[in-house]
Amino acid sequence: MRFYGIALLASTVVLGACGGEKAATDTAAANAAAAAATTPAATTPAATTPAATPGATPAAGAAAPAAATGKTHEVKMIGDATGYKFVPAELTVKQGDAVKFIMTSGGPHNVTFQNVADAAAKAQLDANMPGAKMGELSSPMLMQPNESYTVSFANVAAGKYDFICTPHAAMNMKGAITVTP
Ligand SMILES: [Cu+2]
Repeated sequence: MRFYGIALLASTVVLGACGGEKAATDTAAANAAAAAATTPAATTPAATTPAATPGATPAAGAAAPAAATGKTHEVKMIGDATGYKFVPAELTVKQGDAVKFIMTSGGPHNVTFQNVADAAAKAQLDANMPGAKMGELSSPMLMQPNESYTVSFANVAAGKYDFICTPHAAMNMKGAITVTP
């Protein structure tokens, strides 16, 4: 009888522990779900961007996003008493580098690449532009100071890529990125 009593006590403890653990797990799951629900959509694309797959051949007309592997260059987007401009407006990067556009003043600004003649380069560049875009090769609008938008030039063919800020195209807000091998 004594043995039976201990066994019963032990199983009660196990059940108790089990119940407590389940409650804790449920709470954690609920918190995670709540956090996921309130996470801004803008932060998810970067986290889920697949890594570069060198050697992979994308289907015709399609390209997989390729993550940058090199240096990140910064370009400020400015609108003030001196005018509307990208600073620097012209820069040279290596294939595999990234360019981070930073909303500095006078927004909203965006970056829209234009006149990309090479179809493969155009598809890759578009694939490397994350988020809820305004259209093909056209980034979302950056509204607040220090908001930024990073474009990877991994797998993007060498060449010169012209870009404008769509809202300020008439104010000559434009630039060019030259990609070297
Ligand atoms: Cu602008």
